Amino acid sequence: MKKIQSCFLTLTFSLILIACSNTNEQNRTIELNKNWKFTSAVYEKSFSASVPGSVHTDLFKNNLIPDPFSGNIEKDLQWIDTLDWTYVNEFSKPANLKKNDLITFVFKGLDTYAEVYLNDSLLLSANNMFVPWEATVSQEYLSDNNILKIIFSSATQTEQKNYKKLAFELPEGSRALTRKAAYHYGWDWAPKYVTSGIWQSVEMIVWNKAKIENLNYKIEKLDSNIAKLNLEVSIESEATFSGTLELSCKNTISKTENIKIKKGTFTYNIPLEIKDPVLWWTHNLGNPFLYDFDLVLSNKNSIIDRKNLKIGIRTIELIREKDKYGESFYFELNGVPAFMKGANYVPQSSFPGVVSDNHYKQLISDAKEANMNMLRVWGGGIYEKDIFYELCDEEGIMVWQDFMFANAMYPNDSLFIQNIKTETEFQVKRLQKHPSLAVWCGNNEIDEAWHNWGWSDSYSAKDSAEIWNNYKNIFHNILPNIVKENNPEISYTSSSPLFGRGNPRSSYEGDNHYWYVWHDAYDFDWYNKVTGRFMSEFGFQSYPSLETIEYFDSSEIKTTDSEIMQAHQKHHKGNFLINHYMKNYYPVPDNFNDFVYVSQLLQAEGIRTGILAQRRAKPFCMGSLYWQLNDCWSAISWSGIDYSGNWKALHYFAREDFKNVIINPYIDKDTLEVYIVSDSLNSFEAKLHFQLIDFNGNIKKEETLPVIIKENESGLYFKRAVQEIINEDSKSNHFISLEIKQNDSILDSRLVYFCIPKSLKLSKFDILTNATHIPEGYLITLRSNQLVKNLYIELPFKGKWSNNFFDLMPGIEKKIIFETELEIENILEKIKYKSLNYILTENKTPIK
Ligand code: BMA
Repeated sequence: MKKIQSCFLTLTFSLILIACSNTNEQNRTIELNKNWKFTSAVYEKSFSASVPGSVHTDLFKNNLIPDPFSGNIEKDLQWIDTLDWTYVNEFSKPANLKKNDLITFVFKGLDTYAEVYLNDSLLLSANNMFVPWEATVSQEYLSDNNILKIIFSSATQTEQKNYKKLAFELPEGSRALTRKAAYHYGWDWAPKYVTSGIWQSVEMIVWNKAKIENLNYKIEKLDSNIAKLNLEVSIESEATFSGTLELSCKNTISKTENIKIKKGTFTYNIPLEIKDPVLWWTHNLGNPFLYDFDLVLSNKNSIIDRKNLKIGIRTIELIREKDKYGESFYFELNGVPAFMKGANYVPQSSFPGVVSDNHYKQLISDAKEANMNMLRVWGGGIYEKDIFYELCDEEGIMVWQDFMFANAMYPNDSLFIQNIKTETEFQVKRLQKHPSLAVWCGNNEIDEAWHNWGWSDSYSAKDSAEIWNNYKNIFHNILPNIVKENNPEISYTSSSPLFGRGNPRSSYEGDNHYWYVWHDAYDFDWYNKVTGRFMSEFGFQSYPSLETIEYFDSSEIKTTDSEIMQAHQKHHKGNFLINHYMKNYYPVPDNFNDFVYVSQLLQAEGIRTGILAQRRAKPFCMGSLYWQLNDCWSAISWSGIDYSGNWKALHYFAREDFKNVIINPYIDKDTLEVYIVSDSLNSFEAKLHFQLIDFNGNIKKEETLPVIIKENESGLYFKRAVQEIINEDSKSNHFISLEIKQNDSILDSRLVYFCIPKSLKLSKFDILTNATHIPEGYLITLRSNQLVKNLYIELPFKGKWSNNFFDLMPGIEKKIIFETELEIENILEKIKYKSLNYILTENKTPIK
């Protein structure tokens, strides 16, 4: 076989015939995502493949394996990652090639060990799924019909071979040797599918003379009158020539620079001034404004290349300063301390190539709808696709970006180090342009694992010192230096959490992963006792929606301990812990469907305790990111949104608890304390309305208090001994209703109970319903004669409820919308309800 040139990233084949003549045409990008076929040694023929995709999804689409997320099939599909897989694409030579046109093949994501051949000549070898791979050839390498062939070697076999060469074993084994998503190897919420394939698109760029490689910017000076920016344009050129860079912006800024373009790859700086700059804010503090720039490179009035760049003008700083408690850990956005509300984000599928743009749009919109202003891209997944960051920029959600290192120790050989340096530089340069980027974090829980999980104890002093030195080299030296060099405006923190469990500093410094609730079965009240300075992880599991359960387990009788159900519960103590907590707080239904419903309430109430405690503790605590936003498959997990996209009770609750201004009540021993927490940047006058009501709807006490709600603050606004409010015997059938009212509008409302749910004296109830067809779907009106605790409404149709799992106050009408395009006849008859009343009384809720 003829070897062309193996190259990494943007190294260009050296024997290219250099083109110097002018061109009148812009560079062209041609997608090569169609007509792929794949096969392996075990098959005699090839099958059609989808690109982007993965071998597992291609096998499934060809009926060669069952759905990898169904039943208990995972264990039977482990042979897939022991094989090598070949992907082949036949394509024609691009039409209208001009004499000196060059062809750059861009593979945006290859997973992972791959050799790429063009017409039987080696084009490149790849060994990292987190970087794009490129190779440029002159057109003489193309005939009318061409073949691209990619041979993926088994990641597990390759790394095991290399692993044997190490002087000692590493915690978590050989996966650390492969620059591939860690969750592919299985996690406590993910199946083990060590997949291979073309996970991002393949492109052919036809160009001549020069192309814009990258476009970035730095904000050099910013005040209310002016923003001084430096635009960095990286251009790869085959010739030296006089070029023009023309910058224009929809918001009426334009600029033309004449520059001498040099042969090779160079960065050209264009200073830019924006008068009276409009700042980028998170959606809850302002408008995430973006300047939309278009940059055109031309030569003698002929356009060569163009790129778009959206600029958000803002400053983000992670403030870590000694204070009276220890050391602060908060983000200052445009000089304002901003409380971060959100969750940890994991890849949306075990096969990230198949996640569509619409999935990204839906999930980011769900996060925004739940009033989240930060997502943490967790280090055991992937550096997300561009669309993820573009949506966060547009929607005003900040991104905590982990580098992709999680729960493992890594080798220190020069090839590995070079590999991660290239990856880090690439990702920092790619992502730095996003205004949503708030912080770079070295890894997930490695410092923690080494110091607090006993990892270091299993080595001799010498080996232990070497492994820790390797760690320090990567996370205290290489990564922060690359960030400092390329993206100095954004802070770097070496590991999340900064101090692990067991280290008392974790309560007073750094970010905190608080897992005593759940892993150690501490009760939810511990969230009130330990809030940390910034909660970057805390979580609790629940069952997913019945729709998702049905997808992986269609058996008529479902049980939590069936083989299939266990296969979708990846945490070794998961079911035990759900049961344990449920017994403490809720009635434990023996009916599976009810158990699923109560498991979601349990999770939602538990995490609510954490969120409210953390928000009350502002400014001591300045962040509340729960574990985890979403799922990568159909699982019993910590997610608030399940794999089918259904909101669990947690996501509805989070939407309430992450609002900018909330009533935040807390019964501390025998005292009711009502805090109001405001993230709003304006103070305002309002009224706090207090009512004591029994479950039949009789108002027993009522009070209204004028309040001035201070900006960006958590304050105690009402305090009273519980015994002054209610006597012991009435606690189980009364609740407090609290509202903040401004003129006639209710800014927030919340119900407070005196007992845990299982002790509430809930009764049977009558509920009146009505449905009206409206343009968005159906408007459902509900009114009950009794308090209905956690009413859950269900329809056997795809659609979106505007609210669910809510408490229906006695005698008060509630309107909710079922958003759907479907026409549903007799909708009221098709609605099913669940409620805690039903579980506690076995009331077959009469509906009228
Ligand atoms: C956190 C994460 C994950 C894990 C989760 C639940 O610490 O970083 O590693 O899945 O806990 O155990």
